[in-house]
Amino acid sequence: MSSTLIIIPTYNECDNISLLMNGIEAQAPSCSVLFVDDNSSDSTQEEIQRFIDAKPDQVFIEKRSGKLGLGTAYIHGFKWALNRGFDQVIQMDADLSHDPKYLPKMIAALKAAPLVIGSRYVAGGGTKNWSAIRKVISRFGSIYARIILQLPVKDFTGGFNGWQAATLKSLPLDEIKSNGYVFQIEMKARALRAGFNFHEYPIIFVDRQIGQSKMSSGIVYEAIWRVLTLRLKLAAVQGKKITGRRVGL
Ligand SMILES: Nc1nc2c(ncn2[C@@H]2O[C@H](COP(=O)(O)OP(=O)(O)OP(=O)(O)O)[C@@H](O)[C@H]2O)c(=O)[nH]1
Ligand SMILES: [Mg+2]
Repeated sequence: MSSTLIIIPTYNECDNISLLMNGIEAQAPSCSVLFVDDNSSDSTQEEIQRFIDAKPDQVFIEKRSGKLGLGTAYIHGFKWALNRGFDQVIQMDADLSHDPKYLPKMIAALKAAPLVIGSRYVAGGGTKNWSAIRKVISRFGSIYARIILQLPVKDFTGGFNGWQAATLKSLPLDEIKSNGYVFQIEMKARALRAGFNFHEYPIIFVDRQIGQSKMSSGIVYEAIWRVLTLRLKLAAVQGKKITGRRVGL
């Protein structure tokens, strides 16, 4: 059986950890879980430690010195997974926006596709409890990235995705410095530009109920110009190669 690691970056998520872990243990009991925590000032680390104490071979934490950003937290986790020989990786948020109920199907889809994107913008997907403005910004973000990068992904900005280890191995992880939404866009764009096919699996994204969002309007404005620079960067690095295609299952 192939081994799967679920990577979860955390910053001040103490009230979400046990709900999330209960969901993961119910839906994906054979998966390992790695938290990458950026020195949360609440009791997040203590909450995680309770699960590590119960399953020290299956639940892990990497503690970083301070809030260094979502993108570098994932890069740290991806390298950790590759060094330990996991076959596939799932990335998801701690705030219960990404429902563990989708894990079995997303993990199964990774058998057929090197990249599985949890997608709000394919049939069956969507968002719950989002304001109209949040919906517009998110939709616009993915359409903008699709047009600028000329790649056919419908949900570019989502952070609930699965990766075959071989896909991650072939990406220049040390060169990926972006954060937040742009990190999610850059990872997908790089995988497609490296020729990997993708599957978009429909998910309903639920707005966080507990804890504070770390996103701000500044991050949205930053994303707009960073996607433009990403386009130039990818064009310079990879030329006009064949890109990955959408695959059904
Ligand atoms: N390690 C680490 N985790 C982070 C950092 N920033 C955010 N996170 C985590 O990354 C995940 C996504 O962050 P959110 O604040 O929920 O961002 P978002 O989902 O885009 O925004 P909302 O939809 O408003 O919640 C959560 O699990 C956070 O705890 C960071 O700097 N370091
Ligand atoms: Mg969130």
